This record gives sequence, structure tokens and C-alpha cells, in this order.
Amino acid sequence: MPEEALIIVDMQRDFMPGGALPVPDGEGIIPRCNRYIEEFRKRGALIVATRDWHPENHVSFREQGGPWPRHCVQNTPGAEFVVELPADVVIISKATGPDKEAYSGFEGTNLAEILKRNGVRRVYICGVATEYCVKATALDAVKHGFETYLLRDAVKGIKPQNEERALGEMERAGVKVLYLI
Ligand code: VGL
Ligand code: ZN
Repeated sequence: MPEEALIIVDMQRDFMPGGALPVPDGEGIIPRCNRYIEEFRKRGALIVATRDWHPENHVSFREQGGPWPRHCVQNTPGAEFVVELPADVVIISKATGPDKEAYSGFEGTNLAEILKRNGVRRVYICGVATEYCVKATALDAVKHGFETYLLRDAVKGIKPQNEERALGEMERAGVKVLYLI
């Protein structure tokens, strides 16, 4: 049973430059995420990819009074992954109902059960955006009792200042921020 999981958070077209809700220089971490995927696959880790997977009328969209432009609508090109995922990747879709926002990959999903069922004790997290979905996922991972590592060189925030603050919050909550490669 794999003791480890790599969780790739929301590496989707709409969060990349040219997409609906771009993370500045978000494409810069694609090769690093791909390298971690390859590395963790070789180590026998469970590979998990979360995706923002909104219905057309999601509450987070500006047309519905939310804070964000329309992004990552289910089954649209903007919701597609931009990293190279292995065939046996576990895909976790989140914020799939119209009325509920969910930044964390654990919120409203069976991610915790899947990890535990597979014997996972340690999780390593990469992806976007550091101060939103990455942070929420990392904090929930700690709450669920997983030893939680953030792959600092393979995450990217929307605003550098907010990203720094988020890293501090995660560290205080017990997330270990590290460079692995
Ligand atoms: C995200 C804003 C809205 C994220 C998702 O993946 O960090 N941010 N939806
Ligand atoms: Zn979203």
C-alpha cells in the first residue's frame, strides 16, 4: 500500500495565462508538476488530481453575484488538465453543485476516504492557486491527520503578497514547506 500521495491541485487551462481566471506565470510550474508526477509515480505513490468542476450557474461566478469570472465549467476546454497525468490517476472533482463553493479538494468529496483506504499517511501538494485551493487543501489535509508537505517550487499564487501570507498560515498549521527536487 502506498504510504504517500501526490495531490496536484487544479492544474487546469482556465487557471493558466490566456484562461478565464489566470494565475500569473502559472504555466511556469507545469514542467515542475510533471516532474513530481513522474518522480512520485516511480516511488509508487498514489497520484491524485483535483479539479475545479463547476456547473454553468455556479455561485462563485460574477453573473450569480460571486467573486470570480466564469471558469472551469464542467466538460469545457477551460476545465481540462494541463499536466501529464498517469492512466491510474485519481481525479477528484470539486465545487460541482451550483450553490456551494469549495476551495479544498477534501470539501464535499471522498478524498479523505480514498487516501485512507489506500494506506496513505503522507501527502505532498502542488498546483494552483497557492492562497485559495492549495491552501484550503493543505489545511484540510492536516485536519484529517495526514503528514502534509507543500512543494514550494511547484505552487503558484494569484498575488505574491497573498501567496506569502498563505505560506505562513500553512506553516503555522503544521504544513511542511519544502523543495524536494
Ligand atoms: C480557485 C478561485 C476560484 C483555485 C478555484 O483553484 O485556487 N480559485 N476557484
Ligand atoms: Zn472555482
